[in-house]
Amino acid sequence: MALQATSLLPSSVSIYKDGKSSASIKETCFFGVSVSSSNNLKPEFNYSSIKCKELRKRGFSASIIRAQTATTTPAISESAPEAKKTLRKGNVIVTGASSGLGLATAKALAETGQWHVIMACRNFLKAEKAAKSAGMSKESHTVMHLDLASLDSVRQFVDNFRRSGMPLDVLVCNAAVYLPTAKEPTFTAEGFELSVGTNHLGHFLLSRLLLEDLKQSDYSSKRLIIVGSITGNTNTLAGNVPPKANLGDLRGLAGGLNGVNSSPMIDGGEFDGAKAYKDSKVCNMLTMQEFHRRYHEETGITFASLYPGCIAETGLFREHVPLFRLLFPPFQKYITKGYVSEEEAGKRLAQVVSEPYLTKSGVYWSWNKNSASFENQLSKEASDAEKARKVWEVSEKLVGLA
Ligand code: NDP
Ligand code: PMR
Repeated sequence: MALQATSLLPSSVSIYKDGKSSASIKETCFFGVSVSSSNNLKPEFNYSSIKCKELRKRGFSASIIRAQTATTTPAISESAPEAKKTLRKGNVIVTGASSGLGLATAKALAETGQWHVIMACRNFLKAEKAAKSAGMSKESHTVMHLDLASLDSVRQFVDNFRRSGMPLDVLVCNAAVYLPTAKEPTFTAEGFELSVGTNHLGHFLLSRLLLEDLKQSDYSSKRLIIVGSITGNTNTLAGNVPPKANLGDLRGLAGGLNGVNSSPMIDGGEFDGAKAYKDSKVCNMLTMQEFHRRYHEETGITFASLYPGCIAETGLFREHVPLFRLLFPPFQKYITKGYVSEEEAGKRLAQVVSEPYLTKSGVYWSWNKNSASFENQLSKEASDAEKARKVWEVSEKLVGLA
């Protein structure tokens, strides 16, 4: 196995952990990026958007509508009156639920029978097929179009969602693109570099707009979850594989990441697709903390981020060279031991959505080898409160909220 490890490792990589050099490897090969509640209580009625809209028009409040549409089994409602309280399904929006982690999470939540999953996806047909082949029942989900690389699409999605009449209880910002082999930057509809534009700015606008909907929900535990990653955290071995995340003084972000009169990179540097992804994950983790600082006390909403483990076989690596895609899973399984299956990762994110023991806000969750969750530490940059505030302020200008 040691032999395999060396053959997979890059060559001019100095890896640091907690500021100390823990490994030094010479000469780059393809692995260096430069290679080129109560379970018996299930509502029998699934939220009907039309009915809700109708009732709202007639002046009924959401709680009245809920009281009228959710029912328990006769046995429970007759013998345990207090059990009547939590009767409706939760509604959760999961972005990028057409594959990988998002799909596995949607499936895990749908299977509990306690969640209705709104799959917010850019490819409607792909999402429908994915839900079907994952065995998700028709009643368990709704696919709605969302292209995070277009702010118009984000706004349209929010309008469509509101028109559906469904309350929003949890939002999961999961979708992402990773473009490690791109030589030149590509851009979103508004002209932002694609990785940061999609992974951070699209989600930033979405979550800012949907915060209002979360506030209005009467659900017992309202949450906004933004998926982060170890590779954005330079206090880890994985986060020290070059190119490292670094937002610098945000000059590129402030300039609009357009690659014309500003750099396409947040820190103002030369384009690097792998770095842009890692930077976008730092923005995701900072955004979660800024949401927490601004809104947790006032709203009671739980804001959290997580690293679900290395899900080495997902579509995230579709743009990587084929050799990487072949060797990355065994490398993570047998060498770093950071590998986790899509199914297991989906269960982890589903826990963060729904488990009562994961309600703490402002937290970045991770899981240990026994698959037990713990509150992890973010890197210095990914927990920098001043940077979080600046990223928030610059981002709200870019997406047209300020
Ligand atoms: P996938 O590529 O399988 O999933 C990404 C999803 O995002 C896909 O459904 C994709 O849609 C969607 N998406 C991409 N661009 C857009 C867009 N413009 N608008 C709407 N949806 C879009 O990758 P993963 O499941 O691995 O990634 C999910 C999350 O997990 C990401 O946030 C990633 O950063 C994070 N993560 C992944 C790790 C891993 O090891 N894989 C480790 C740590 C974190 P489509 O199906 O149409 O392509
Ligand atoms: Mg990494 C404990 C060690 C560890 C873990 C958990 C990961 C996760 N990685 C680790 C170590 C290493 N990786 C080492 C030592 C190397 C050098 C050989 C290495 C390389 C590497 C590459 C080239 N790793 C990568 C890449 C990618 O292209 C992936 C990436 O950075 O995507 C942004 C990746 C990842 N390693 C991880 C995880 C979770 C990823 C993927 C995605 C992500 O962070 O979202």
